[in-house]
Amino acid sequence: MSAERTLSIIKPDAVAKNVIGQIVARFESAGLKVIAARMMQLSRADAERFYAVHSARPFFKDLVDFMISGPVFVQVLEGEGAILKNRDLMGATDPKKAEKGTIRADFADSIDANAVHGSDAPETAAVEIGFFFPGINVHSR
Ligand code: IDP
Repeated sequence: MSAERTLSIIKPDAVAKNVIGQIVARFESAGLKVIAARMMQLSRADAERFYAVHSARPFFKDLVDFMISGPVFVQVLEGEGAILKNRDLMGATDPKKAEKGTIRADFADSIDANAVHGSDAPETAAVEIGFFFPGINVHSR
């Protein structure tokens, strides 16, 4: 498997809990490298655009409200099979269903406030990296 890049967001609940470092340490321990990062407050328009794929879902407004409720920590992670590796580290969307030892099992409170976002496929990773880091290559070299 070749080196890959993926987008990770540490969501407002985890930032508020002061566990950015603990979450990043899990990425690093799994062999993923942080190659870009920014702390930012999303605007409503940013959050609606980022989650546009979910705009018809009943939870869309709650999701957007939550994502703009405080600062987020956005990173590009690079490594072998980074997209899947990050999804494995994150655990299931609903922390109650997430495997023990995953980020969501350990740090998330609910399906709404679930600590992290991670790209789910190469196509979405490319779009999401471009969304937050327009200056960097979406693919590793
Ligand atoms: P993912 O973050 O695990 O990839 P997605 O299905 O892409 O999950 O959903 C995006 C985000 O929308 C989730 O992380 C979660 O915060 C929120 N979400 C998904 N499904 C529900 C739901 O049924 N109720 C409330 N929020 C949800």
